[in-house]
Amino acid sequence: MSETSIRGSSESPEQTDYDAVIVGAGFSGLYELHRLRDELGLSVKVIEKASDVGGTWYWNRYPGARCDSESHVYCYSFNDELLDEWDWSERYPEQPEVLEYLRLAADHLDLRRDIEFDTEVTTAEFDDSAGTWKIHTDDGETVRSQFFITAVGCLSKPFIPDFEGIESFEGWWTHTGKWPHDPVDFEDKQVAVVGTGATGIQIIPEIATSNPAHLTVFQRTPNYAVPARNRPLDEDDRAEIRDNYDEIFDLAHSSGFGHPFEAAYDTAEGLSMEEVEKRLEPRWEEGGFRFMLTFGDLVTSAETNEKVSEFIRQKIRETVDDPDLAEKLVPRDHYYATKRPPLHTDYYRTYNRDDVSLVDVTETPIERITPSGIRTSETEHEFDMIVYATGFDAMTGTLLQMDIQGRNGLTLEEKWEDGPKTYLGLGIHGFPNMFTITGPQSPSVLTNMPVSIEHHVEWISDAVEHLVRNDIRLIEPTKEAEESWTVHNRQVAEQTLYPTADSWYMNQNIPDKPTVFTPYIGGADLYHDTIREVAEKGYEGFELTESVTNLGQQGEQPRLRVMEGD
Ligand code: NA7
Repeated sequence: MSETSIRGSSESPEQTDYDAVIVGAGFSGLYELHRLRDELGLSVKVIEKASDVGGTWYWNRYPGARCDSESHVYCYSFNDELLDEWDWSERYPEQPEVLEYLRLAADHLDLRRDIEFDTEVTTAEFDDSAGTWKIHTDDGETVRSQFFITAVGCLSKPFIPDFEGIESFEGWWTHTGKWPHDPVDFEDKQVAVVGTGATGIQIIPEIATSNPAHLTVFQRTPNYAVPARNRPLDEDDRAEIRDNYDEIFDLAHSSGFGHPFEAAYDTAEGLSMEEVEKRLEPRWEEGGFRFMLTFGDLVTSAETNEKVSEFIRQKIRETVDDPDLAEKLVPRDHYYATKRPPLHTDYYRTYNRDDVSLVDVTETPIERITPSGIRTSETEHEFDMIVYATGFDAMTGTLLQMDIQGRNGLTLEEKWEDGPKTYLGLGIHGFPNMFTITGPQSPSVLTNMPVSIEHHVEWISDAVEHLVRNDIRLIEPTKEAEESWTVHNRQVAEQTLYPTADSWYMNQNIPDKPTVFTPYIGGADLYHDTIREVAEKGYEGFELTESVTNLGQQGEQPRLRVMEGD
């Protein structure tokens, strides 16, 4: 394994070569580095914008940031030592704990030495003649690599609406995804939170209990939030989890959503509301995402969904003391789970506090941000602090930001003008030797992410190994395979209720983005069977090329090799 460095290597093309460059050091980039470097013996460089590992969990450090997947499955399953070494303290892990876990994983696997922190990819271009990728970074360096692998997460480009006057605000303000590392003090402050998605729903109760002078929430769309029922885990819980790890992971890895839950097949169609409540109540008490799996046709049957939605609406009305306020918090404009369904801890009860109020911006829109606060069509609200919990340019935003250029200079932006087009969410026609871990058109955000990440990393690593062992230089999806996967994605989404909602799943939270369903909703279980079969059939739908036209003009040779004895 060669030990070349990204720094100062631009004078010598040989020294700038890596077998693979990975962008991102979160869950996916760390595991991909381990697989390619430690199991295949390849030379690998990870480029990471942040100053440490963690990805999403490095950036999203706002109060209350917590994973909605249960901790015992929000981790790697591939390494028994890591599983043995690590103990989760709560049912759902809080951000500092996930970050600590990923730091431990990076140290345990000795990954840091191949990660370039504080470095951002500015352009990645495929060199047609050499058949390699040239990756440019903001420190002025260029790295050449055989494979270019994006591990950038699905929600990593923060989005703040283009409110007029936003920069004029003289108080403190931030987006939740760019939260400062130092503690933020809300005590005696007039605080605004804009946005009531999964993030807003987590941070609002935390700020409310941090003794602000007053908290004002600006809501555009009320959400259906289900109780998390978080609790500390004790030794008995942990022993039970450890005793059943194999079973838990088998179930998670073969399920439709990457969670260790049995599939649901029941329908609420034809059931009385009384019967529906009887089925939902235990799941509501249990808390968590399993609530969504009470009925198997939740996202395909309008009748089932409406009954489940009505159940949640009733719970909101029972919790919020002021009936008028409760009605503002009750969602009516979309079906439950067609926008990312949040879990909550004390979210609705927070509105019973005297020091918390709600502004419905559909009634009184935000007109502009002023030096002292937020002006709506009704009045000017004065604030010391504004928190934008306004989401992300999801799924494609970070990939497009990197200025990726494929064959003949085709940019990803041009390619995806009408929405993402991929084959299996793993590769893109026109972009050879590029892989997208949990890319658009793969199940990703509709699943427990570490499970989907492990599937993708393992598939990509196997593909790379196949190429290396067989002296194949390039892998690239065919146009036909890509078109057919893109059509399939759309057709599957159209069989569900998802396209009826304005959501970031549909790209609709970002102005001017094409409206298209971006993750794959065909089920993670079927998806994993599909990608496995594709590999077993010799990478069906991909074109594999043994030589590169004009290869050699730049004196480069592939330096890939598989570890001896592997
Ligand atoms: P989301 O789910 O995109 O939520 C963003 C929130 O911000 C949502 O309530 C939006 O209302 C609101 N928003 C966006 N633009 C505006 C404007 N212009 N005015 C008022 N309100 C606005 O992002 P999150 O960070 O909560 O969650 C993202 C994912 O991260 C989450 O699903 C987890 O997977 C982790 P809208 O609903 O669009 O009307």
